[in-house]
Amino acid sequence: MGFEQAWLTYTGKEAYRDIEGIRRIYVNPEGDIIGNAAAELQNAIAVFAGKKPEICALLERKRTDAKEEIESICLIKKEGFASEGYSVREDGGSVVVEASDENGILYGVFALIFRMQREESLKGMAFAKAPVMPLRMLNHWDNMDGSIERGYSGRSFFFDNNEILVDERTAAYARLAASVGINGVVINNVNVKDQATYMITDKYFGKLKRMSEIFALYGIRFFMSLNYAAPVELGELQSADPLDPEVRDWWKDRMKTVYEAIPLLGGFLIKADSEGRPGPFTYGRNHAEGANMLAEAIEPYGGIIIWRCFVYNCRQDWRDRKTDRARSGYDNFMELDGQFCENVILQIKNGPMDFQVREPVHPLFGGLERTNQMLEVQIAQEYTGQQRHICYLIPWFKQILEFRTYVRDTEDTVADIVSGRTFGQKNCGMAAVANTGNDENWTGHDLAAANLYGFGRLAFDPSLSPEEIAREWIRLTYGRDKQVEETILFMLMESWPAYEKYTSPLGIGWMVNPGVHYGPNVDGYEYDRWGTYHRADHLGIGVDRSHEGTGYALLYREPHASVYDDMEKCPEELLLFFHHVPYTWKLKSGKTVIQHIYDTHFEGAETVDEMARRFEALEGKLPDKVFERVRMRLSHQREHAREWRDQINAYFYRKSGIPDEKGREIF
Ligand code: GCV
Repeated sequence: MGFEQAWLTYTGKEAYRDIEGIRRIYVNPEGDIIGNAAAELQNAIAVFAGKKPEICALLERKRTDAKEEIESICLIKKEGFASEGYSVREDGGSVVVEASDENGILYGVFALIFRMQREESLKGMAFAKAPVMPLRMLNHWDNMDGSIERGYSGRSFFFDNNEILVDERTAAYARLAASVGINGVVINNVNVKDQATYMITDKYFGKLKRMSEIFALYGIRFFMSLNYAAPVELGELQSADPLDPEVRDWWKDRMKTVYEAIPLLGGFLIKADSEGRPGPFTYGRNHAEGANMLAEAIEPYGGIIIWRCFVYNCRQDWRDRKTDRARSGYDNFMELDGQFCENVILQIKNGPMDFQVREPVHPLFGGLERTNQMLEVQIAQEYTGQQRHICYLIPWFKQILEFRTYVRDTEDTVADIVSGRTFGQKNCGMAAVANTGNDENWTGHDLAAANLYGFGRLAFDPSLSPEEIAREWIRLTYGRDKQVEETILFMLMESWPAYEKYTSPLGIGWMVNPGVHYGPNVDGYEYDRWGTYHRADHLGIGVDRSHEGTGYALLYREPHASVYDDMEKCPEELLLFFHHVPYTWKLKSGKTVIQHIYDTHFEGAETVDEMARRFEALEGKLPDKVFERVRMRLSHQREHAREWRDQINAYFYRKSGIPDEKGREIF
């Protein structure tokens, strides 16, 4: 399938004075990534100005007097900059991009191109940046048969039919990812089964090596997910016990072979003892023992093990009110703090459940003090409308990053921890479960590309506001028409609040159709084994996670623990997550919980109507194909939002018997 260039289209732009005179791009030294950066710049200027500048070695540059006109761009690697950081400044007719490593040059070049695209003046230009998170990763849940677990934009462009795909899309993907500062990619699903187990055998090394080399040209480290039981499943050993010397030697030998074949491999991502995946528990060992065995095996090659904390009992009895899935990550990992090797990172989902539209921040952030940590978010919209609904998630991620952990002092946030500021860690950062597939526009919904773009930008610079990021993306993708910008901005910025309003209320989550996780089904997970309950009866709703209930609220540092524990003080958007409350409970707005449920559900669906109404006015201002794709999805979203509204409202009206004060139609 063909593909578009998303925000890197570089078409339809008028040339402007500042770039018209650029004739040369000088590089020093020559290098693969710098070469790619220079080619990117050359290509962009050729489109913007209609003239292709030449790429030359810096040595060829003749110093002339300071010029009024910008004549050249210099890409120079030199000491003195932060890792992957860069500076861009105009100096006597030349724009100079400097950095201490090639990634920095590449990021500086993209930043410069983005400014050119916005027709910013190059004269006197001066800015510098360095990424805040050391690791900025995308995790793909692609399977070797070409399907994507929780994929909503076509099939995989990494795999098909148990083969690895390396083609023009590989480079196009790397270019897109690098343009927003992504520096690590895991290409396969964390649920490693069947053929994917063989990715660490010579069956696939050739293609994997080629892919890793293409990624490297864009400064991206290549990672794979690993099957913990590989020694057994590949038929070579009887056990995968991490303390068994035979198993440890097996992994050492295996990693030697893997790294000889794929020297650019960054390491592995591992889901162990979770949702049926094998892990150290089978052998009575803990996660530190499991992770460290692998970490030691790849340590000689500079590799890292990213170990997920998404571990819980997925065979819970719904009658059991003591076991709490929300506690499990904390309970499993907190006691191991300080026991992991330096090249192990714990990857922690943003919340304790599973990427719901609203959850509290995971209590391991603020709990762990002596362990490398990564934040995992999901831009694949598994529970947030599956890229058929618009749901711009950057405002949500920003809130998570700004959450105060109180771990060292009152100012410490999640962003401080995962950027390495709090504990001086280097192996840390942020990962997103990717939302791409082989659809022409990469993300199914055209507007879902704002999440891909936004994730990279936010991980690079968490001080950016979600609105700034949205505006950047809109301008780069659709040009500078004010009506287009304001309309799409409205749609993006309203989308997450609207989605939250018309789906499950006040932080309780779920209420989706089991398995597919799409569409309303209030009791879908209520009598199931997944630990995901709302406990609604005729009097009230919510899970008691206070000290009288599961005690989850007390896993946080103060003052959070006391606030979450107290029904009067608990932030209302999380009220039902932490407490079982009567429908008649009065919120700060003066509304009862039941009235809040009715009102928000009507409001959320109305917002979608308004988005669709405003979007119609963009006909003729966006490419026809894009307009039609978005229009079709919006029409589905409108209907689906109403379905959500009506099912949720009907359910709670029937349970509680309390009518809507405003007398609207509830079925
Ligand atoms: C990759 C949720 C999803 C699963 C996913 C899992 C995980 O449970 O529904 O599809 O598996 O999270 O994050 O490992």
